[in-house]
Amino acid sequence: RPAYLPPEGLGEGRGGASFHEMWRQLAPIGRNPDTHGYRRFAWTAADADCRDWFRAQAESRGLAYELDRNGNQWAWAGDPEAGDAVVTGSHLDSVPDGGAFDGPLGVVSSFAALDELRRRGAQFNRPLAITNFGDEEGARFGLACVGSRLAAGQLTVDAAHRLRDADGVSLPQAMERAGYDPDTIGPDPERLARIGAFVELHVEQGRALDLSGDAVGIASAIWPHGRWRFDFAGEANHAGTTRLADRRDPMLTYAETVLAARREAELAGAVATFGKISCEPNGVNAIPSLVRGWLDSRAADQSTLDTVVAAIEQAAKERAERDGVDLSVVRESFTPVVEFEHALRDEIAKILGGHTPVLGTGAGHDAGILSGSIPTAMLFVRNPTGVSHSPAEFAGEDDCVAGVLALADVLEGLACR
Ligand code: HGY
Ligand code: MN
Ligand code: MN
Ligand code: MN
Repeated sequence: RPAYLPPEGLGEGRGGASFHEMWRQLAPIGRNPDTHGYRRFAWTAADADCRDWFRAQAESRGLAYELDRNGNQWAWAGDPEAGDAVVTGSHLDSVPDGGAFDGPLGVVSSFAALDELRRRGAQFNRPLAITNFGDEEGARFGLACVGSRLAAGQLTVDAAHRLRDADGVSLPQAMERAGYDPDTIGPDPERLARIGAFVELHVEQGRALDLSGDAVGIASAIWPHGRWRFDFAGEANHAGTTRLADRRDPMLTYAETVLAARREAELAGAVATFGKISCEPNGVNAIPSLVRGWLDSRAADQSTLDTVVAAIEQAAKERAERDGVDLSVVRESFTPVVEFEHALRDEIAKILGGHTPVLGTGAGHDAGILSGSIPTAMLFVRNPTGVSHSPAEFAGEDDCVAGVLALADVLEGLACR
C-alpha cells in the first residue's frame, strides 16, 4: 500500500467512525492511478463528482443543502437565516497532481466532527454549517480562492468573466458547461453577514507540528503572497542554422530569471517559485519566440516580499537587455498578510486546553480571504512529510482523528455555549 494513500481504517469507530467511509468514497475521485495524484479542477467532471459527494453527505445527515450564487456548497444544521452561524469547511479542488488531504481533510473532518457532536448529544444554540468553497487552488483559471473571493467581493464579476483556462474557456463558460448559471456570480454580503465564525481545518503544509510533536495546531497568520506573469519575447529562429550571436532567445532570459528568483529569495528569507511555464512555438528545433513564466512568491512581511519581487524583476530586465528580449511583468493576483482574528483564535486555544501550538503559514486559504469579512480561524493537522501539493502529501490516522475531535470540541465550544 503506497505510503501516501489514506491509511486503512482511518478513524474507524474512534471519533470519526464515518471518517473512513467518507474518505473511501471521496479519495478515488480524480485520482491518477499511476501517480496517486489528484486532478480536480474547477467545473470539470472530477469537480462535479466531488460536489455530488458533498451533497450526498449533507443530505444523508438531514442537513439543508444549498448552492450559493458563486457555486460554493453549504450544508446547514439549524436555520441559515438566523445569523451568527458557526461555519466550518474547506475546498475539494486540487492543484495538478495534488495530494489527497489538501482541502478534503477539512471537508471530511467537518462532517465527521458534526457526527461526533451528534454522538455527544450536543445542543447547538447557533446555526452550524459545513462548506465546500469552489476553485480554491486556482489550478484551472490561475486565480486562487475564486469562490470565496467572489463571495467576499474581492473578485469583481468583470474580472471573473475575464478568467480563461489553458484552452481559452472562460470561467462563465466553464460554469455553464458544468450546469451552473454564471450570471448569478457576485458579492454575497448577506450570506457572510449571517456567519459569526468560520473555522477551516487543513492539513499542515510544512513540518512545524512534526517538529513540535503535536497532532493539531492553530494558525496565527498567512504570509502575504502573490502570482506574477513574466513574458519574455524573443525571436523565433532555426535552432540549427542561427549563430549564437544572432539569437534573441527568451529561454535564456527565463533561465536566468529563475536562478535570480532563488538567489533573491534565499537572501531575503522568502520563497519564490517558477512552477509554471509556457513556450511558443514549443518546438525542439525552434528558438522560442515567447516564453511565459509564472512566479509565486511569498514572505513573512510585505516589505520583504516587495523587495524580493523587485529584485527578481530587475535581474530579468538586465538579462533581457543582454539577450535582446522584450520583458513584461504582470501581477496576476495578490493576497496581503492575514492575521487571524485574535479573539476567535484565543477562544479556540482555550477550548483546546491552552497548549495547542500556534503557527504561521505561507499557504493561502479561503479562511484567509474571508478574514476580511468575518472572524475566521484555522486548525492544522500534522503532516509528517511536510510535503503538500504533491501525491506524497500525508496525514496519519491518529492525527486525522485528533483533528476531527479537536474540530468537534471547537464547534461545540463555539456553537453550544
Ligand atoms: O497556493 C496556495 O497557497 C493555496 O494552496 N491555494
Ligand atoms: Mn493547496
Ligand atoms: Mn488547501
Ligand atoms: Mn484553503
